[in-house]
Amino acid sequence: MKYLKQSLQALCLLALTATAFAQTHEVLMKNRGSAGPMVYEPDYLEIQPGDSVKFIRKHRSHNAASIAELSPAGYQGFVGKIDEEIEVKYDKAGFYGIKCTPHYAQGMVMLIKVGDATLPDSYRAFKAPGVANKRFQAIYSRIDQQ
Ligand SMILES: [Cu+2]
Repeated sequence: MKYLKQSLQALCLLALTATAFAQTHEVLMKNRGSAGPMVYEPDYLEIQPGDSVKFIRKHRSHNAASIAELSPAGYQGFVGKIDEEIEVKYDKAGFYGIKCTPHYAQGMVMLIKVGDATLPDSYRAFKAPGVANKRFQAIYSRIDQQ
């Protein structure tokens, strides 16, 4: 009985520790930012597996959705509704591209790095529409300079 109680306490402690380390990162959805019109701020995040990203509605008419071509193989993806402050949890290491559906070609995109990962060549080769491609290439350049 004493052993069982100690085991339960250890389990509870373990569960508490796991949640204590998981973080929620906030990303603002904005009509205009320091990088120009239609932006996520920040446009690049490095997080740990188990962390979440919450998309905050700073201005109206934006959403957050995953980009199939810029997601790890087998990733289910998600599509937030317009003006929805969606919170997305990332468990698997890799790079995850995010777009605002109505402003994709206007360059409203961002990238999330989860855990230990190397940027796949397929991401660099992928041509996102309009300004989005330019912004992704700029993000890749910043990653390369790290
Ligand atoms: Cu938008």
